Amino acid sequence: MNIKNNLILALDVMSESEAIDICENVKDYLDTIKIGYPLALAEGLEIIKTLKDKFGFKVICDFKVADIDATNSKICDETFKAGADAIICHGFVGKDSVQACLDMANEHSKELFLLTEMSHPGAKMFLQKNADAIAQMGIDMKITNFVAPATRLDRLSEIRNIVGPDAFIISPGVGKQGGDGKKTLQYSNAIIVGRSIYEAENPKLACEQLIETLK
Ligand code: OMP
Repeated sequence: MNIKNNLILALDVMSESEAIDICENVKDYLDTIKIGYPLALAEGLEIIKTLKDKFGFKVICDFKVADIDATNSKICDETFKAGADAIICHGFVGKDSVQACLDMANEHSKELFLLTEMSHPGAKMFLQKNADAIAQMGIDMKITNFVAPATRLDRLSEIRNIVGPDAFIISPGVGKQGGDGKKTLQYSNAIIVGRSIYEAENPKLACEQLIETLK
């Protein structure tokens, strides 16, 4: 996936009007947005097409899919039918569950991102212990896109080592969660940033300034 300015906006706002307002402000600086449960539950999956049609964005759906294979298939199918270009799934559920997501992404000629280790403190409790194995599983399954944390550069670097230089990694945790964008991009292909853009008094300026710090 080619991502303008290596920056993905996490659009976790709670209404279509807020979403459109933010997108109007930042549309010159980025071309890829990530929509998760907050906006999709508030406005329905139609929000994907609305934002794609209005701004021409690529949309990654962050539904952190984590169910049995049959259910994962249905979740991914509906999400791709709604227009998503990519979906994020969890890896801890194991190979059969992830394979169902990958098969559905391939059927729609869309992309799958495999979440390895998460960015928040709680990820150290359970997920971190298995994150390397999750990343290796992804490579064994020929998955090419991964999510790994901007908040722990040592872990991000280790995950990069496991998935190799050709894998595509996107990293959340820059800004509000404490991660540094420029350092993250030493290991990642793009950063995911939410609150420090959409909660800023001037999201356009916040975006512009953030991009400056990445150079
Ligand atoms: P901010 O912390 O507001 O910049 O937002 C980060 C975004 O990335 C949110 O949409 C989170 O749900 C998401 N995210 C994480 O913060 N940590 C993760 O480990 C994984 C994700 C994700 O899958 O996108």
